[in-house]
Amino acid sequence: MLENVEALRREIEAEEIGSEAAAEEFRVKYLGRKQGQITDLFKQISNVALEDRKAFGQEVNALKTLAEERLEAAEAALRAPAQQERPAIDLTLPGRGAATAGSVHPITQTLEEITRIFERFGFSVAEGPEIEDDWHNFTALNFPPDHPARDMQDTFFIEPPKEDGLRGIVLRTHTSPVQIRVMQQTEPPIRVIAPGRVYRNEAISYKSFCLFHQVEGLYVDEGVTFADLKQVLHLFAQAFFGEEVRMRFRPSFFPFTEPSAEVDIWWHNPDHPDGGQWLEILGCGMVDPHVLEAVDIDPERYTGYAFGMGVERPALLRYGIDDIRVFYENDVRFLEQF
Ligand code: 2U9
Repeated sequence: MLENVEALRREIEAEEIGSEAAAEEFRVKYLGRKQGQITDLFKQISNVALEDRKAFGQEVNALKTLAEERLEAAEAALRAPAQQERPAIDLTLPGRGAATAGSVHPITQTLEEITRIFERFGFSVAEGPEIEDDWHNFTALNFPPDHPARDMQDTFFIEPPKEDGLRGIVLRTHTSPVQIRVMQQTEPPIRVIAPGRVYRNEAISYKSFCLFHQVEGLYVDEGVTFADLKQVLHLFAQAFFGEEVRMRFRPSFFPFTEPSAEVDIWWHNPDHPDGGQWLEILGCGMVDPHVLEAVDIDPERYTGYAFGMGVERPALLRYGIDDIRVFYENDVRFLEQF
């Protein structure tokens, strides 16, 4: 009997199972319930001498395991031919294109360029909170109690003002409160710029939005004059718009500077009847003595100049854009051009 088992083992080991049909044939031939040869061996166990039955049973069981393993391996190999035939990866092929990279927002690019120009002139950068109290945003800057900027129509209030109208919490309407904080903490000479985001409660249109960006500058020292202001702003305009830039100063009024001026540059435009036009780019002036007093700087000893500009206007000019709102929509088709 044991010789039969041994003969069957050699036969099973020699079987070639190269197709699904061959696998099925193998299964029926050895493991089939009705005529399978291993199944037959199990049935013959009653013919085996009692003392040999245990050893015989173990041999036939091992044979069954062998047959099952061969069948399983053959079927697995038959199931996976596609993987075996797949060509090796060609590592010399070029990539499928890099993942799309982000870009710096055009407003940030413009703001950073303006900032870099003033850093070259010796200004350092100061920052401050976007949520401000009335005192830093208005009172210290010499805004009278009834100034229209203090109105809900023009300013976003976080906390409404009390009866006297002087103590609300606001979204800063300019970056000037940053310089107020610097002056409170530092002795002159002070030479800082304050770039950042500001908020105004304006009707939204192609030319105005509820938030925008500013770069403001402040220089306080003994003997600072309006001539110093004109020079630094001319140097700035040359660096930003080009050596040949034409600029003019027009008298103006701001609560926090006296005297005050607005600055225009000549913008060449062949389509325009005059070949171009004056465009306002910034406001400026000598820091009002009341502002210096508010931060305990002696206006008899020190004078200062200040200027402020919006970032959106120069960015629109630079990139030839005619609607400010595209800067805030975050449309990737717009942004990926920068
Ligand atoms: C302190 C004292 C004075 C900053 C200044 C302007 C003039 C100005 C506008 C330009 C366009 C705001 O973005 S805009 O609408 N700014 O005209 N800003 S002087 O004067 C200061 C600032 C801080 C302590």
